[in-house]
Amino acid sequence: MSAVENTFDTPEAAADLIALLADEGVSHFFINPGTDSAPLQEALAAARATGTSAPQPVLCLHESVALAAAIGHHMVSARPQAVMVHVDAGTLNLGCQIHNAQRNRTPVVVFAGRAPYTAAPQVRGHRDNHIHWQQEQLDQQAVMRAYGKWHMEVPRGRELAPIVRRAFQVAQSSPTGPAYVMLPREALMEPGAGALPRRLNPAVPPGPDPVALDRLAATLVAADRVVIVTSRTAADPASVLVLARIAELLGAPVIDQGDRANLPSGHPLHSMGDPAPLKAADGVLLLDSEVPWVPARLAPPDQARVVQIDVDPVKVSMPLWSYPVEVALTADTRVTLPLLEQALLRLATAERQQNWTARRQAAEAQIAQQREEATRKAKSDRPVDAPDAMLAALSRSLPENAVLVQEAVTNRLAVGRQVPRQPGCLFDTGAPALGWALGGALGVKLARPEAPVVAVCGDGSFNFSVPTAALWSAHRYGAPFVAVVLNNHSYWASKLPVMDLYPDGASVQANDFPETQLTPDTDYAALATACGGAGQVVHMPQEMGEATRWALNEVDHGRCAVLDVRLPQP
Ligand SMILES: Cc1ncc(C[n+]2csc(CCOP(=O)(O)OP(=O)(O)O)c2C)c(N)n1
Ligand SMILES: [Mg+2]
Repeated sequence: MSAVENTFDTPEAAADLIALLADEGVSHFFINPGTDSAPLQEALAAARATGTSAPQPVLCLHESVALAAAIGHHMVSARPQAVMVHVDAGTLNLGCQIHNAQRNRTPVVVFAGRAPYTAAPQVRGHRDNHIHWQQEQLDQQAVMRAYGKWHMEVPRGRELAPIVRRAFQVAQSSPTGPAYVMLPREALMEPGAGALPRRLNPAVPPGPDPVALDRLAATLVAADRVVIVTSRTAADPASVLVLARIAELLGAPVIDQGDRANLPSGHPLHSMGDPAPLKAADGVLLLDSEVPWVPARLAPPDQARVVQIDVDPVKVSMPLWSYPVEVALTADTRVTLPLLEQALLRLATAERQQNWTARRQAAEAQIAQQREEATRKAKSDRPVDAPDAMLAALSRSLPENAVLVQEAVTNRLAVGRQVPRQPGCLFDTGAPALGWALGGALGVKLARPEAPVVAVCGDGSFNFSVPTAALWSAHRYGAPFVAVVLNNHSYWASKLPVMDLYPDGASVQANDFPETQLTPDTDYAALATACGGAGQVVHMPQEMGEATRWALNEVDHGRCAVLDVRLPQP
């Protein structure tokens, strides 16, 4: 490009963007650059040279890792996130992580370049490369449309700052989620706003309507067997203890769907993801749950009365969501659970309290039975129980503060059973778009460098995670983690439906499922070594404890460690 001088006194809009990110509290800027991002790269270099406050740029060799890391970082830090990708191509490469960001309500602003508008050589940032014609699309933001909350293009340099302020406001207001800002190169190279506009504070999350809250409490009190279903109430750790107290008061088992550790581990009402208590429920309290149950598998009885507290109870982004909710409060559980507790206590007559205590004893006994079964599996030497045994051995070697990032697919429940974590130490997107785990672990480690971070994933999800890119960034930025690959040499989740739907079909009869077999095996340990980490193969549960200690030691020395845990092919 023929360089055209900046003849203005005002700093470029690109410099505004870096200053804005710092001011919005973004600590890491996950970036994959292109011809469009040159002004930002220059602004980052200028900030480094002058010691101006700026987020730490994290170069990601694949955009999917960049957004996965942003999701993981937010889960731990609760900070707003920023990702920068290259025009339409980089946006497309965000891939299914935009689905995960949407479902996880990650307040992330995704910035993407946009082909320069003009070919006029006297305009700074003008088109100077044939790709500037190819990369221009009729509707670049269409890629984000189904997943993002809001999008906008920056038309001129001086408008960048107010638009970015708006993007962070929208992304962080309930229900939080991704926003998308397109940055034409000319705009980035124009003079910025001069002084940055004031921050636009996100709206305060909604609290409950008091009358509806009383109705909800009365509905729960009228039920005999309340069950609580939650997937991520502990996204705000302050909710954990109040949830536990409500469960204890009502004697209600908590079906923890496990996107977070929602109850203290080992809590006697923690049903470890097993939905069985729903079978006999006559009252169900849904808290921050995207999919309360799967009717075809196990649903509460028809007459059960269902109530819900959620910042997004209607879930418009899911076309079909028809759970029979009697009272749905549009409210943040963090704000609402303490009020619900008070409402329940007001209704807690001596007689009711007696009933609740009896219920609590029954629920705890049932859950204790589940735990015994889990212990048996952990000790079993049957091949079908191998994941449990491996995971139990992993768990025994993990320190209390180890953070688990999980994407274990068919072994998800086994992870819940065998690797209990305290609140704040478990993160799972709970969304079905695979390939989050390794980038997620990178983001978690950057946000919580003092804790060991362990990603547990399937061999399929490991591959979807773009392991070379994730391990490389972890190595480069001193953010090493352990990756435990539950290697069953297959897409077990993609084989199961064939067997379920066609029990007598050609596949079952010929035992022919080649589209689900991940053989021949990839040498994941060597892959780790190639990316600056280290790896080991684990064949037997008895080896797992020592292998875990070895991996944690590698991480202590700054290297990612991949444990390739060989399981029987199901
Ligand atoms: C991006 C993406 N592609 C494809 C799928 C479909 N899918 C769901 S589970 C699965 C297999 C996952 O394999 P693995 O991680 O090894 O877990 P396993 O089923 O063996 O427990 C696939 C391909 C998906 N969920 N996400
Ligand atoms: Mg697998």
